[in-house]
Formats: sequence, structure tokens, C-alpha cells
Amino acid sequence: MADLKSKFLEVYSVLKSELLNDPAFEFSEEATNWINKMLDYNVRGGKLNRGLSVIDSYRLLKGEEELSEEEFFLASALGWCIEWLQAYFLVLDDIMDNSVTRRGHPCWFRVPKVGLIATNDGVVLRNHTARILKKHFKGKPYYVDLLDLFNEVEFQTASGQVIDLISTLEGEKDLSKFTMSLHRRIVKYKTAYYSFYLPVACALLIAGENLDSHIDVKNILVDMGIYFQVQDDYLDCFGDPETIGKIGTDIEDFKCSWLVVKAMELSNEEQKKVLYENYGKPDPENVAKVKALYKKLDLQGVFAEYEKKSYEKLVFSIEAHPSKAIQAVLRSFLAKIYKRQK
Ligand code: DMA
Ligand code: MG
Ligand code: MG
Ligand code: MG
Repeated sequence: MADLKSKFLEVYSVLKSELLNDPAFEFSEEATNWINKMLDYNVRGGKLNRGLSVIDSYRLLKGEEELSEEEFFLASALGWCIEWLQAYFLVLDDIMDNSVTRRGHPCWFRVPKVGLIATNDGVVLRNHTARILKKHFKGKPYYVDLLDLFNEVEFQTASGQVIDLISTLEGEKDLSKFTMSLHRRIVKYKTAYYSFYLPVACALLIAGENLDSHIDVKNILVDMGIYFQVQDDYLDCFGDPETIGKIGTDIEDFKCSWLVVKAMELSNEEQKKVLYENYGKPDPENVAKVKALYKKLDLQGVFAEYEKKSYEKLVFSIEAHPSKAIQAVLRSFLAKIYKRQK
């Protein structure tokens, strides 16, 4: 695994150096340094789960232990495209969510001198994925499908972000709108497609498969992605910031988090009043009252139960899939996230 990660990181260095020497632009030394630093800060430092999953999935689909040099490079390049896409979304997400830290460091827009230049850096990151795809995949029979896939998934993610963000609008804050069905719609679009479906879809395309014949795989991965974002919501409040590398802001931000939806479902009138009066306010005292109520309602226990049920359901759908290779891909994904602490 350590070896796989270091080989994957070697591909990052190749891609970065190509982007820094892109003949379509006349780079000054300052521009090269800026992009170099921006990429190392935002693209390289995560868990790399999504990116590494492309290699993993491709290997399982081919049923081979070892990929050729070229196959490994192509799967890695697609893995890095997902990491670039994620970096683009996170740089912008942290500005909009007014977050403080990411991956154990200040959010990029909080770094001195960066500020709102971070928005254009986000746009640059987005463009880099297209440039990597063009450089390494143009001419492949699946190139158009790959571009279409990245475009579709980007659209789904940005649309999910829209409904996440407009549910927090000042003057329109209304907890009674926060239902499980709204929550499901938000997280399906903002997280599940890019985090779970995209890596496997990339692997399927380089393996020569047609994505239209894998709708069942997509459905299982979307369900897994929803479970993953419920974990993210849970960790936002109950996770250890040292471990998850970020400080939660969902309560302050009036987010339609799984926790507040569950709390609304389980609260009596008096407890609902506590939520109405304290949810979505920046003051630590208000936040503490919301957290105390979450504990009173035993949301930790409720989450543990949800986690167990989701896992069992996912295992059941995976076992019902006719292909052993695809079962292995899905199992490997699930194993990586079940009971995760970060
Ligand atoms: C993140 O949702 C979704 C995208 C597309 C970045 P979030 O704001 O809950 O993520 P995080 O907790 O990592 O800020
Ligand atoms: Mg966020
Ligand atoms: Mg967000
Ligand atoms: Mg979150």
C-alpha cells in the first residue's frame, strides 16, 4: 500500500510538471511558483482514497495483480483528475462554508496573500483536469465518454452544492424544511457521484466497458456515497478535529446535516425550541446548546444504528450483483469507509 501510494505520487509529480510547462501559456517564474505551491497545498495532501480507488478498481476489474507500466500510469492519471476535481470543489467549498482548517492546515483562502485569489485557483484546478485528460487520453476510443463523465459529475456536484447552500440563506432559515428527503438529495448530488461513482466509472471506461450497462453499479455506489456523507456530517460534530483535519462548521452554518434532521425527528416541542433558538448562530454558547441536545437525544447511538443498518444493506446489494469482479470493487470501497474516524 505504501508502495502503491508512492508510485501514485510519482505520477502526480509528472502531471504537475507537465502543467507547469504547459506550452499554451507563457509562465513567469512567479506564476510557476504560485501554481506549484497551490497544487502541493490543495491537491497532494489528502487521503487520496478517491484517486487510489481508480487503480484498485481497474486492477480488480481486469482480475490481474500487476498492471503494465502504461496501464498503471493511465489509471493513476485518472485518479489524479478526481483528486484535482475534489481540490477545486474543496477550495471553493471552504470559502462558502467559512471553514477554518482542511487536512490539518488553514483553508487555502485563509493562507496569507491568498484570500479570494483562491476562487481563481479553483477555476485553474478545474481546468487542469481537462488539460490532463487532453494530454493523456485524446485519441483513446473512450476519450469522449471520459469528458462527458467528468462534465456530468461536475454538474451534479455543483448542483448539489446549490441546494446545500441555498438551504442556509439568511432570512429564510427554516428548520421545518430539513427533512431526510432533502438531506438525501443534497448529499447524493454534492458528494456521492464524484466520490464514489466517478472512480469506478473511470476504471470501467479504461477497462473498455460501456457505462450505460452498469446502472446497477452506479446505484449501489450512490447509496454508499450517501452513507459516506452521513459519516461526514456526524464527524463534523462528533469527530476529533485533530484526526479529521478540519473543524466542524455545520451547526454555525445552519447546514441541513443528517444530525439536525434526526434531531428534528426525535425532539419534543421543548427540544425543538432549543434548536430553533440556537441552530445556525456563530456564538459558541449557541453551538454548545445544540451539541448538548444532540447528546441528550443520543444521536451517537442513533448514528451507530444507522451505520450498522446501512452496512448490512450495502453488503446485501453487493452480494446480489452478478459479477464477482464488480463485487470485489464494491467490497473494497465499503471496507475503506466502514466505521471510519476520518
Ligand atoms: C462537501 O460537503 C461537498 C463538496 C462538493 C466539497 P461539506 O461542506 O460537508 O464538506 P466538508 O465537511 O469537507 O467541508
Ligand atoms: Mg464544507
Ligand atoms: Mg459545504
Ligand atoms: Mg462536512
